[in-house]
Amino acid sequence: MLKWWQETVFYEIYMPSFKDGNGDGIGDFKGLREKMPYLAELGIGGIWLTPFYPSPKVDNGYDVSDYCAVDPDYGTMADLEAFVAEAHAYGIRVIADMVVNHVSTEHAWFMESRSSKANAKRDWFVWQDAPNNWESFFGGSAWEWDAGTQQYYYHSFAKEQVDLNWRNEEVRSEIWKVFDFWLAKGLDGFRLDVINNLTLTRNFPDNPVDASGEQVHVFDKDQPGMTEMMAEIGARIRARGDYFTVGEISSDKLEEIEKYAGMDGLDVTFNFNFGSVPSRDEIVAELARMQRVYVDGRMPTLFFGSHDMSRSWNRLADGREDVAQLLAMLMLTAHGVPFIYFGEELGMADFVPESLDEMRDVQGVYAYEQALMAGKSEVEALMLAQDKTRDKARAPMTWPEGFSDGAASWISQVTPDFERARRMYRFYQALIALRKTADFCEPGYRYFEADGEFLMYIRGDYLVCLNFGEARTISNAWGNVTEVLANMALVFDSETIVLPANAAVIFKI
Ligand code: TEU
Ligand code: CA
Repeated sequence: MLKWWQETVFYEIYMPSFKDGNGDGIGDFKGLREKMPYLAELGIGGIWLTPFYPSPKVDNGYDVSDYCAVDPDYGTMADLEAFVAEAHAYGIRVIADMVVNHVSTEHAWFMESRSSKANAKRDWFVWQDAPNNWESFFGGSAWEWDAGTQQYYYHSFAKEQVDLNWRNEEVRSEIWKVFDFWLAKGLDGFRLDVINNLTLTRNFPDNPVDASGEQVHVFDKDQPGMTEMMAEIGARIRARGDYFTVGEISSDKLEEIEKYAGMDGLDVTFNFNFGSVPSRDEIVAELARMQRVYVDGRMPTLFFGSHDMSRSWNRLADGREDVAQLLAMLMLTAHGVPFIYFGEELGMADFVPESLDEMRDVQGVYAYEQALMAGKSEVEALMLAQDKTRDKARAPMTWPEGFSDGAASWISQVTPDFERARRMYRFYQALIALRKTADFCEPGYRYFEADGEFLMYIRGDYLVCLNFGEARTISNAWGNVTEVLANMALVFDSETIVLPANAAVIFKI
């Protein structure tokens, strides 16, 4: 018996950018509800919402100032509840982003903690008299001086995102309450933000530095006790019911990612080894590695985009529709839990801010400031920031009727191509419909071949051929096959199948 999430195609919604419902230029629950028919027609079965909790939005909601409320930009608690009920009526489940590694410096817990060394919540965060060499994942020191109490606090991301001390039992029991609060609201599970970064020890050895002078994050993640902590989190949530957990492990190394996925930990973890590769040259080899590692019913995740990386249209598909469809076919037919990033099903392209003014992402702005401090020119600094900024994937959804019916959107839009969007959408729709059939949900592959830049596998009664390389002709070992879906016109008979470069095809065998 498969679990519901093993048969679900998920869809990531970046809250401020999906659909504005009240004309202030920021996406919200009202807009989201208007678009439920669109999502239902696409065929997805699960939505991952990025953080919607009250937040000063230094990192767009990943700096939470109240875990058990809804940010007014997105609506009210009643709006959230109405949205979840409506999603359920469409047969779509909803998982929430849980950012429990850190809170906003404006969270009441931290305001208390920093009020004095004697405060009861002092130990809820990580305070030290002297910093070590740890760098924040956004760059710069991970320690910030607090003049009021004359100590440094630890922040693995922006200085406005302060890390919780997970060694503290009171902290853990508060977080368990937060999980319970949202499950009681009817949510179907969680996406756990940077969950292997939790601070579990009181040892702070300096991180090593590699040959190029870059810090290697060794001691500030995967700390001793992490496997047990992940098991505890997974077990607590499972004990409440049939919920789903997907962990964001801050690593792109398969060994570090897969060890937390499975019944003794979280259900699945994000496979950045596959999803965030810089070019499509590595995709075939990564899928082959995952095929060997995920056995005994464990599943990897399949995605090519998120709010943290350049859109796959630019990064992997070179702006080509046939390649974008090749990627879509892989993501929606291979063994794993697929996550579509909103807009990908329309072939949306990156937005590249042309000035600092247009830049919204804290990571891009940090990169700019640090480049200037290192003596770079403004032009050089802008180029570095354009490389780092995650704004690329955060432009608002290009709806035919517009994103907002009022004010300009919170971040610039990209030029839409509605013809392309229609073709891409239909292709995704066809793939998702197929993915729902038993053939594509069964664990593993009936046959699997990864030959350099070519992939061929059988799922149920379907043969999938994905050509990431030059044209090739393969012999047809299955004889009388029927073409079900392809991204280009193909020539084949009962003896050979001709596959041009970038060809993607599903045959019924
Ligand atoms: O991302 C964690 C993470 O690993 C990325 O921030 C990564 O360091 C960066 O994208 C490299 O380019 C999660 C969220 O997805 C991200 O949006 C948050 O900014 C971050 O955690 C902090 O909460
Ligand atoms: Ca709005």
